[in-house]
Amino acid sequence: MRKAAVLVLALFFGAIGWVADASALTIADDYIGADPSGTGWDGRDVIGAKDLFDISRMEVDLVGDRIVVDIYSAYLDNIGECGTELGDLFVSIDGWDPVLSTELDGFYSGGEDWEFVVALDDHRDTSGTARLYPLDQTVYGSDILLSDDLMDPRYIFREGQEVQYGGPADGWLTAGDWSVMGDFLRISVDAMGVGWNFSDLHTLGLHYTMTCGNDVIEGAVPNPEPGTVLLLGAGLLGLAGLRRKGSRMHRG
Ligand SMILES: [Ca+2]
Ligand SMILES: [Ca+2]
Ligand SMILES: [Ca+2]
Repeated sequence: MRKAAVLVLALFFGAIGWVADASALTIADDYIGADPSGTGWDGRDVIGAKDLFDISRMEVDLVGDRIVVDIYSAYLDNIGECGTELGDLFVSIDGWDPVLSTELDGFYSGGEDWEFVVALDDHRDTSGTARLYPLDQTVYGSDILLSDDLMDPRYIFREGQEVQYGGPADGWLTAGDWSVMGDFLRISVDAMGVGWNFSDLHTLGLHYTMTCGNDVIEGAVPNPEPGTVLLLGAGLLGLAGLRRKGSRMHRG
């Protein structure tokens, strides 16, 4: 019986580990965002040159206790351009459900509320420490820096975009790291012990942009591919079978 229990545990953790590693979940950049500060840019994915600011996709994965988010963007070759900086990663834990269509969406116009933010320790460097902070929902927005707060008004940029954490530096919950790795920015932070189910990736909504908001990526983390769900389902059915067999053996 003890051997069977060990086998069941090994199969369970093996299956979970395999599923997590095999399936990074992709948020495509089909999000736009409201309020370009110059005329002629409404409804466009990128303000300014695409090879300076384009963000193409975000990949999300759970590796051990860490949530790992890779953001693919041309901006990573152009950090500091026109006085811009890297942004922080905003996290919603109750999904992603903005009121308006994505061309009209922004901080002031019916966007998703963010419950957490993963902040980089230096927004002009290429690697460093990332820290997870809660955002105070009772005074929502007081600890969020918008593009308008950070951009020189002489430039054309996307107004009203959440770009960086601006709250107290000492209130962080867990830490990790961040790094520019060629064509993507990897932000990785410990997802455990923060009082909510960070590991349930598809309940999350994410938002990322550089300080000008010239391209914003935002959306819900999608459900795993049907193939993965089937495999996970098959694994759990197998597990249930073993459990039943185990109880019969115990009773006999
Ligand atoms: Ca884009
Ligand atoms: Ca939310
Ligand atoms: Ca976009």
